[in-house]
Amino acid sequence: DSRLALKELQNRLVAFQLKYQFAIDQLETKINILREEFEHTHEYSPIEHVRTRLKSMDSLLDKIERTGSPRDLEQVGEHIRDIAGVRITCAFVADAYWIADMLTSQPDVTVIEVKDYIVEPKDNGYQSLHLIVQTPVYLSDHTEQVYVEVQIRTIAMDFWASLEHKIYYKYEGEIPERLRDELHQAAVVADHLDRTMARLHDEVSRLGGRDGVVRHQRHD
Ligand code: 0O2
Repeated sequence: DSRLALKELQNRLVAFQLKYQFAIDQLETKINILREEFEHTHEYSPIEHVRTRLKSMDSLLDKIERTGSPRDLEQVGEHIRDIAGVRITCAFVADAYWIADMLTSQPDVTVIEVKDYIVEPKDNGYQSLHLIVQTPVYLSDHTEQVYVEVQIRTIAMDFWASLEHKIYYKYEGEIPERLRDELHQAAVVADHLDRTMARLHDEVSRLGGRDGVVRHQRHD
């Protein structure tokens, strides 16, 4: 009977994880449609790449412990809203907001929370636009609204965040001050790069040409 109980628990856990995977798949499809449609009409895409992740059982258990979340599966789903994660990388800051608008204006994407770390970077310099959304997952006998954390950032922000993440784990959260200062400085440089690229892009787009692409006349 204890084996039966374990089997039952295993089934519930797999079903729990599956619904988050379905929500990820659904959002990923939405993003790919936006990307392909944009590429078709503009021969350029504001979406550079999309990465998804389902929180592993280990890091979910860590977070349950760290946050003092209730143990009940249903309540875990209410408390921990980044079990499903989608990260979108784009070229320019304006694209990040454009993608967020396109996604959240879809009728089956409900915005629960927005954290704009682009307008207000974290103390360590971290920048990114975070959305917690809910999307319906249509199962055989019922529909569930599932939370997904969507992170949208530029290539420069992503470059910075991946290195910072590695360093953070290497030092188990206690990054030495010198490294922290250098990381902060690097975040300022990344922000400067984003602004410069946006300005150059605007300038070239204003010059005209198809989709802002200036075709140079060759004189040789
Ligand atoms: P992983 O491995 O990427 O999943 P919390 O989710 O409780 O940690 P909060 O305030 O609810 O924090 O969410 P928040 O601030 O929106 O950030 C959650 C996620 O954003 C993190 O998930 C990271 O992916 C990313 N993030 C936030 N702050 C930083 C930062 O300073 N540096 C980097 N590199 N990433 C950051 P996880 O679960 O921590 O990590």
